[in-house]
Amino acid sequence: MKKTALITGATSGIGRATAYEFAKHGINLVLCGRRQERLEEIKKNLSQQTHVHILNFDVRDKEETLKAIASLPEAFNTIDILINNAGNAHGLDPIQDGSLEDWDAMMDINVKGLLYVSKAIIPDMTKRKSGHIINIGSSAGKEVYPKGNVYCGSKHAVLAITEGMRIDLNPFGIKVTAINPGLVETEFSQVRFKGGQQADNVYKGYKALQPEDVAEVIYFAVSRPSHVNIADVLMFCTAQANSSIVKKTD
Ligand code: NDP
Ligand code: 8X3
Repeated sequence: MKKTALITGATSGIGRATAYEFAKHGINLVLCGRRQERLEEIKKNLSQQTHVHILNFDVRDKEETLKAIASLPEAFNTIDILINNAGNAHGLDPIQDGSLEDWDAMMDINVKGLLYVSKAIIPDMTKRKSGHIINIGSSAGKEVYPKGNVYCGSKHAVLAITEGMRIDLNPFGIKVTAINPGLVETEFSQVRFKGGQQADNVYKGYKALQPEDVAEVIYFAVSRPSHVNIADVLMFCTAQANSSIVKKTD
């Protein structure tokens, strides 16, 4: 029986690459994001490989999130795999200069949005006593770096919530995994720095992880036998030693 995965943040970066990776393996897809044209384009590209349903909602909006997921047609409403991926950094400022809007965005999307989506999916998993939740954390969830304050806080929260989920969902046989990448070349820095040269420079002078590298690890985690749970992965590109040290050639 084919599995169905719901991926948040499927319009770009790690989420989009995961959709393509899962489609190669015939996993049915519910793809979520706010950019409708991108959702439609990805659906068109993947529909020859698997069944795809798209859902357009903002994870910051509790009602909209619950309503969108409740609207899934029968063919897509049994979610075997949840990839909580939607998220971003907003700004990179010392705490005394950070903006309230940036802080709200990070806590609302990365933490509360993940909880809203999980709330919509978990009850059916506990009823069925099966499922796999993968939360995309970050190396920033394990180690704080200068000016990372609130983004790092949001990702530390994601890791703590992931560990809590693993404990609470253990009696139901539900797997819970944290995938924590370091620098990945996506639209992440365009969002963090609101476009511009600073964003372009982030991935210069070394080879960062590509979204496909992370997607392969996600697929590895979901394709283990039923008695194996990959609990926690920290992955870097070779040039990166920790949150602050990256070996650049120029
Ligand atoms: P991208 O900016 O490329 O993708 C972010 C995705 O999140 C987009 O699909 C976007 O879709 C979605 N998203 C953002 N805000 C919302 C919202 N309010 N409601 C619904 N969807 C939203 O970044 P990445 O692929 O890099 O990031 C994916 C995850 O990986 C994030 O959680 C990030 O923190 C994490 N991560 C990234 C790393 C990196 O270096 N790039 C490293 C470690 C972790 P849309 O705009 O269409 O809504
Ligand atoms: C994204 C990677 O190093 O910008 O989580 O925090 S980093």
